[in-house]
Amino acid sequence: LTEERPSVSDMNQDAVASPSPSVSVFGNERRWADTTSYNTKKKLQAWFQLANGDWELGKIISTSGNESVITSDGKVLTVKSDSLVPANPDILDGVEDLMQLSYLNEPSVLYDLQYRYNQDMIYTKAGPVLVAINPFKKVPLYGNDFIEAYRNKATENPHVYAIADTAIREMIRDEVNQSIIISGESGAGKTETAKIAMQYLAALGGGSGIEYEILKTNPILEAFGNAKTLRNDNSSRFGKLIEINFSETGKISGARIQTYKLHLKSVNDYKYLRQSDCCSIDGVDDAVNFHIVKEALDIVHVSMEDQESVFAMLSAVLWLGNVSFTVIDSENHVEPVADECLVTVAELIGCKVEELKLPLSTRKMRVGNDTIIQKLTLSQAMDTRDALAKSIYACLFEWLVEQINKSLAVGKRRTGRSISILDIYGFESFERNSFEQFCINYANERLQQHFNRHLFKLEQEEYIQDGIDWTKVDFEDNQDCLNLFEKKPLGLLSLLDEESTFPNGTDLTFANKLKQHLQSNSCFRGDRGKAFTVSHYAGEVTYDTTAFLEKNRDLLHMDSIQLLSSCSCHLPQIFASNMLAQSEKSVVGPLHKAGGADSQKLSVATKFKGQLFQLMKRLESTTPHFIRCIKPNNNQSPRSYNQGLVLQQLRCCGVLEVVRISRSGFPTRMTHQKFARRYGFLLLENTNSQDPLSVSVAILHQFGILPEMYQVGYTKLFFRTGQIGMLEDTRNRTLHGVLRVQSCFRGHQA
Ligand code: AD9
Ligand code: MG
Repeated sequence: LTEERPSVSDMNQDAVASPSPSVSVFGNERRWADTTSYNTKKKLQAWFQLANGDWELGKIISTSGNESVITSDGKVLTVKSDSLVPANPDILDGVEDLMQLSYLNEPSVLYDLQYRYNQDMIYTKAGPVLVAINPFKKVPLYGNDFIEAYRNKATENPHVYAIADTAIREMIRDEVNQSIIISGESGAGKTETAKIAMQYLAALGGGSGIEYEILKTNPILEAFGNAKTLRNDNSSRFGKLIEINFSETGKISGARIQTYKLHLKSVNDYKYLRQSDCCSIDGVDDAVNFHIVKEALDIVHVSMEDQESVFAMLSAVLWLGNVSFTVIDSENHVEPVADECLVTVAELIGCKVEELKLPLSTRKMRVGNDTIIQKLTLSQAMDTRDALAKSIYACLFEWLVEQINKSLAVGKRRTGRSISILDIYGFESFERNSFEQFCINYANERLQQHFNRHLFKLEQEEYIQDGIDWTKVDFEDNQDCLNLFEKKPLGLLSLLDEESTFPNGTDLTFANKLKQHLQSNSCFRGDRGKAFTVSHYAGEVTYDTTAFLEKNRDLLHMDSIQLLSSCSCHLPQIFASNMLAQSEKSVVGPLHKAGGADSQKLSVATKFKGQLFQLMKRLESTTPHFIRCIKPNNNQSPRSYNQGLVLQQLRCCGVLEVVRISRSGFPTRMTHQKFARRYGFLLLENTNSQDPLSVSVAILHQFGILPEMYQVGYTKLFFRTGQIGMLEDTRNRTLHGVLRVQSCFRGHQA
């Protein structure tokens, strides 16, 4: 008898995923429930945690009570046995799919990713998801040779190209639209990944020339929509969905871009540029980039006049930021100073200085049937000025996207199919979390539901195909958390909108209202003072309600919109009519303070929810492919892998969750043949039949595996977590016993 060592590809096909009965699913528990049976086995490798939280590999020498002696890196240490986590055999080092790991725990996942990352293999699969670790340097993985290799299926290494390739093939085969959903935190590499996917689609679907136009949209959108932040030199300040249309023959026929600008950043990010104290970035040449943008604008057919107007609007926004005010009375009412700044803004947008002064210093209010004019205080005036600048910039960006879409438009009749690429912020959890994180995490909660449903569907298809009863499979659902946000009238969003409209509403009254109404939802917890905690799928996040109400109110007044509509330049006019169109749609919006002229403007959170629903509607009609980007360190530096940081992102982007979900049904599958071959020799009584199914069933009976722990399909056996581990243990013990007997026997003969 020879021990049959499973090869990696064996493991892959038959997914001997459940290692031992001591393993509990990780994710929420993140730990092993019981490791005794494991720890008693000497000389096995195990992970132990250092004081700084990092995991290190050790070898167990002995175990007594709850203490184990291990060696690691030449040192001998004593550690608590129940803190040890099993490590995988060396044969599984650097597997390309985390599902191939025999022991699926956090340190093993971290190690696998790091092992690959150190060799520039930045892509790894986690079941259906592609994990991409930002290399922060050029890696030799892209370009025509690689594209050809993936097109010809000459390589199976995980890659964005492989995802894009699958999307194209499935689009053609199933005649279903596809989407590639890319998420991750700021600086993790989403936008770069989206561009890499576009590159592949352009190469395979190119020919008509439109692919060059599509690729050129990137520099334009980045020039106007990105900014340097602390986390990323080239941070996207908008979410983006680009839909690439294909003809029946698989050639690109056009494209459409939808942006999700969230109005989340304060205008200071774009305006008072001098306040940022940063006018240059190493390795970035503004002049060269400006040239690239101008060229790209030409390619997507923005006329010279329009280009000039675009830069005039940019200039207006910057000048507006420098407009200052003087106090004119004892009540702190103000008027803008009629200096060079004000004059230039008026000239750039095409109005008289007096016309511009008015909305910057007063506000029309409707009281009953009368209209009164209220003077603005200094802080109100500054808010109004900033809101105007911010709106002009946002409208400019939207207008550019519209121009690009016109240029990329597919003919009026849409034929063929599409692949959409979504580049959107991932889940965020910081020390202090505010309204921005609240919105982002809500969106991610929705995307996670989409993801869960998709996984469930995939699983279900496999069960049905193999004729097993899938109604017994429970899947994790995050509906409770979504209800917490969306329920009317007592959900987070409704209560926020309600409180934002109350003249006396404050962040504290808002927090108290949440505590009063939402305690019954298990995903909610009221905290001390102005804080509350939500149990998201990716973990708990505590939100500080400070400035929630202010950020939720749209500060742009009707007076400002009216000013823009009366300007002589054509862009401000277009902007104003777009803004009006938006506020007309908002009949269900919250009432504003004192029922002003802009009483029906939508709150920021409600607009956000509306956009999110539209996005989900579009995604739901597609077959999704998921890419999760991971940032290995916070310094944007190559070759540095911070375990804690990576782990936190793996939890947040649901990679660990995927593994957990995949293991919550019947995660271990083995064909009848394989099962019979692997365990058949353990049968005490000879079965008369050689039929693999009969042999399999006999094994199941002999070992008393409970009926709810497995399902017999047409071709495969499906097991709950932990079941195969038990059989493997018995198999190994038997094999070792036999081997010992054999060697004894040989010894005697000699
Ligand atoms: V943000 O949420 O928009 O702030 P992203 O989009 O996740 O963020 P981005 O794609 O802009 O991050 O990547 C940040 C930087 O990482 C890039 O400017 C590159 O310098 C670097 N990067 C990311 N992916 C790759 C890659 N595949 N190869 C090389 C990369 N460098
Ligand atoms: Mg980005």
